[in-house]
Amino acid sequence: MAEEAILGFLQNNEQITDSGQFSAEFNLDHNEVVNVIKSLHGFRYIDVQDIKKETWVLTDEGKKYAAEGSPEVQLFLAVPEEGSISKDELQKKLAPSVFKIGCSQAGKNKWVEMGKQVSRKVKHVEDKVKGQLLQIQEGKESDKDSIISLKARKLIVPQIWKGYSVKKGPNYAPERKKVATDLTRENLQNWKELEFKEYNFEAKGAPLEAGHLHALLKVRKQFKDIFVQMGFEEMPTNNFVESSFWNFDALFQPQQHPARDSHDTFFLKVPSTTRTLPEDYVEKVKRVHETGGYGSRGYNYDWKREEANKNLLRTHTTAVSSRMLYALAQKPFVPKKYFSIDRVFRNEAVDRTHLAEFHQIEGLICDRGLTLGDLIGVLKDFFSRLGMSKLRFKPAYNPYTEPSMEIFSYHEGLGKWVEIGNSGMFRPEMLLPMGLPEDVRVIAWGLSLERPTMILYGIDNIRDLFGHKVDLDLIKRNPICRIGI
Ligand code: FB9
Repeated sequence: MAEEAILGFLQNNEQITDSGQFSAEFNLDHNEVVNVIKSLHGFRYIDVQDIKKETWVLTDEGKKYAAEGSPEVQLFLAVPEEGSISKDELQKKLAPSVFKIGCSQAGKNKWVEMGKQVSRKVKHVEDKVKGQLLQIQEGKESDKDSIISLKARKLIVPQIWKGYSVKKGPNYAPERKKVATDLTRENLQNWKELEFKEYNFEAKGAPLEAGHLHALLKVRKQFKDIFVQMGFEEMPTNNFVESSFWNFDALFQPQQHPARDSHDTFFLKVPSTTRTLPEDYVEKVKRVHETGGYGSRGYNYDWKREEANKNLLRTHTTAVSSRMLYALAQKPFVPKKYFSIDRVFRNEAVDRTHLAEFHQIEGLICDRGLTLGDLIGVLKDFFSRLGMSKLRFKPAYNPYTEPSMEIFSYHEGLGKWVEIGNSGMFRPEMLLPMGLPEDVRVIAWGLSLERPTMILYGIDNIRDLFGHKVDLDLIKRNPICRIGI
């Protein structure tokens, strides 16, 4: 429809000066004409030039008066030709805004006598305002003054009208010839005769609606790569439910230790107790807790099997390390480098940086004659690969490591020393009951996945990172994670 009109018109005319007038002349919807112009221009059938015109459009109030008459005329007509009408009477006959504006305008135009009683001062009035509004509504020209007063009364507002002037283009033809836009099996029969549309190499590909990795998983991948680069093997962590034995007792953590009560740990109601434990090893753990051995005097308390049997949600992935080290001790000794990254659960108060669960990252090296120096060395190597080279170590305490150290790094961006983890040498009371050789030492360290992710992605509140309140957009938008490389 519009296309034939445009191409047809240009057959006998040099140009279409104004697409707006052209649409009105040929009774076409200007928006449709514009779309056709853009498309014909795309195929170079026509050349176009933008035309911008400032026009006026009616506001909703303006449209009302154009339809029902201006408020001052409505008021005038409500006043009886002869005699007068009380103001209250008059007010009831008109809508509040019409009465209010009508009074002031009719008063100003000296059409009526405004008092307790209202009467006409002229015989007849003409609704110029309505006329002017209709004029503008039909896109016809209006004089300056009426524009100014209508604008002042907020009955019209300015609008930019966009149109085009159109000329024949290099590919002009009275009718659009079918151009092939794709090389299909059919086209292959007669491609020589066909005209193919030019490739638009600027065209953006269809946005790929693909899945997006959560920031935590991107940082996890970086940590995994670093561990594997350093020759570590991942430990199997696919058991959130653990027995108190592997989570605490095997780590020489005494049964009355505060972390072992329900204030810090989630104990399970069902299944409440573990099914099997290696009995001979349990015996050794019982003894080392109660009376020590291996040079230790133990904790000197009654160790209870039922306490060790209690099932819980693991509070650290060190529970996996104890299982793996025990398994290692059951075979002829070979040095090992293990790591784990997975969820741990702590019954802690939730705040900006703490949830009841987080991901623990743990690394351990088990070999003969390892020293604290080796631990410091491997920590420097590990964290330097994370871009953290300035480290400081502060003596600390863990029930299962002695000596223990908290690790701090100077963070340029934050301009302060940040605690980036904890570490230590597993106690002989933990390793020897497992059956590991006397001279085997195990150095280990741990940190969280959430803290580095929050710092790297500038996330202030852990609840924005993890959990049901996470803004999906954050996941869509978060940039790739390239630590320390
Ligand atoms: O992750 C922690 N901090 C951190 C780590 C990296 C980082 O990188 C930034 C990009 C620059 C920034 C910060 N922390 C450990 C330190 C603190 O956040 C601490 O307040 C909270 N800790 C958690 C436990 O909270 C109760 C972080 C978590 C943690 C602490 C200790 C271990 C694991 C996780 C451990 C251990 C361990 C020790 C010895 C042997 C084996 C395991």
